[in-house]
Amino acid sequence: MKNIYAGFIFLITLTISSFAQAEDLLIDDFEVLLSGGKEGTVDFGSGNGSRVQVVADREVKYSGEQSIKIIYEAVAGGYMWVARGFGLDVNNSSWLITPEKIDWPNYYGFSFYMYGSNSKTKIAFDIKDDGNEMWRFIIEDNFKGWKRIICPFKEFFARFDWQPDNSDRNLNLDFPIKSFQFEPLPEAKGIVYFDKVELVRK
Ligand SMILES: [Ca+2]
Ligand SMILES: [Ca+2]
Repeated sequence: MKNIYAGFIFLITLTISSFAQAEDLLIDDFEVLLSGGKEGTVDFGSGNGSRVQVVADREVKYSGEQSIKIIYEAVAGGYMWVARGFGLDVNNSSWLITPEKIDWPNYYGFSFYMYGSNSKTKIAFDIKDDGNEMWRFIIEDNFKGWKRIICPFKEFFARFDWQPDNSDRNLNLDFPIKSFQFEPLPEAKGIVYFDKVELVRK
């Protein structure tokens, strides 16, 4: 009887774990030491008068021990980026899984948690495709506290204001996606936090 019971529990555990495998895929929780520079973990910077600072925050967090906190001042004509992933200008910005190991057809978009302050700032969430083409999804900070933001692949558009020199510019979202980046858009000044970036299962 005891053996049957144990077997039953084992079966339930198996069922639960196979369900778990069909869930969303965590690709970044910002749990590493967050730093810039060549040996850093975050590729961030700004130009044309805009300014950005990036630090870890252990108080305002959604999951794990910390979130990524972005302190920004985006001026007219300026730009900034805060990127994580592969093929960037820093050496240690990797996600928790490499893009080639992800079964992309199983997912329909990215999601992340954003801590808003109802500042009305528009924030771009960009992804770089396999041909180095930059695709954009725009969110507005029109809520307070943590909120899950879902960005379906089909709602991204190819950036028309800027593309990397080595971009294929074929207007096709080519997988695997290699990196993502956040950019508070001008004109705006404030603080925003992000945490728990996932791929959303179809
Ligand atoms: Ca975290
Ligand atoms: Ca492309």
